[in-house]
Amino acid sequence: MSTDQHVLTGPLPVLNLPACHKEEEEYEMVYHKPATMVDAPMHYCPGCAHSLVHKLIMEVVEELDIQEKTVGVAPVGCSVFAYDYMDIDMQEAAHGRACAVATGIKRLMPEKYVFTYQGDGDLAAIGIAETLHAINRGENILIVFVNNAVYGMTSGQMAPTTLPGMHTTTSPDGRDVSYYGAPIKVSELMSNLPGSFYVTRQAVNNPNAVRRTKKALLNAFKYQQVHKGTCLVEIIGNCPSNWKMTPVEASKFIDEEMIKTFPLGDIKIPNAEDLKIF
Ligand SMILES: Cc1ncc(C[n+]2csc(CCOP(=O)(O)OP(=O)(O)O)c2C)c(N)n1
Ligand code: SF4
Ligand SMILES: [Mg+2]
Repeated sequence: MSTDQHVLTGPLPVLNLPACHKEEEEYEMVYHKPATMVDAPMHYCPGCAHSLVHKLIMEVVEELDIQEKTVGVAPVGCSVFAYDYMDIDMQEAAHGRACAVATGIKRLMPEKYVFTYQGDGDLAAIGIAETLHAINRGENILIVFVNNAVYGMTSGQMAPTTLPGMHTTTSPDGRDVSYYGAPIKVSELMSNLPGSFYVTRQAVNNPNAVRRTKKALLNAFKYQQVHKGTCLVEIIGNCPSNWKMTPVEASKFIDEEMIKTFPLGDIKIPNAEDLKIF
């Protein structure tokens, strides 16, 4: 078929379609980008968890109407520019030190809702000591921990959370547990500290998982009003680029492989007595 067969030369045909035009006010708003987000294009790879997690946090901040009262601490890692997208007060921390910085902010301004946003290289490797001590002290902060099992930003090196047998740039033959140790289950570990108040592991690889993560984040933000300790929301994050997968394959990999090591669900929940104020 020659291309000029597609060229319409005369007047456009009038199609007899059913009327579907509605005045703008007749539509019910079912989705909008939270007003707490900056209208800037994101730098994340297609299918990356970080963009979704950013949006969920900002939806919660909008719904709780705490934009002016929220302070985030950005990590080093792919989400180092989180402050470019979240329209709240944010402080950058050196790699791994987010919990120490958040401790200072919350102690100086206890009325603020303070959260850290950290990857697994940031939190579970270089920052494991700061994280553990902050939780052990029961700092009244929320830790949002995006575990994608690799050092994403620096091109996919093995992290403390890399799965057994998983191929990374520094474990090209697969993680050998007898040599490198087993993946650290941060949430289970931290839930044993008396300073932890609410610990949960969620994901964002399908719509139901996204809804559950949003609920977990909403609860964790609200729990700062209780002053009973640290909340840790771990989110298994897709990293299609370093996993060398398509976004769809990466989502399946979470369901089929990641959750064997990192099962989803609540690990420590507050007791009803502590939540009486709600
Ligand atoms: C003190 C220090 N050590 C090492 C680095 C290099 N570095 C930058 S990002 C990163 C790892 C990031 O991985 P992760 O925290 O899992 O975040 P992701 O990119 O996977 O979201 C490292 C080691 C650094 N910036 N500063
Ligand atoms: S490298 Fe991985 S973590 Fe980093 S932006 Fe891309 S998909 Fe996300
Ligand atoms: Mg990572």
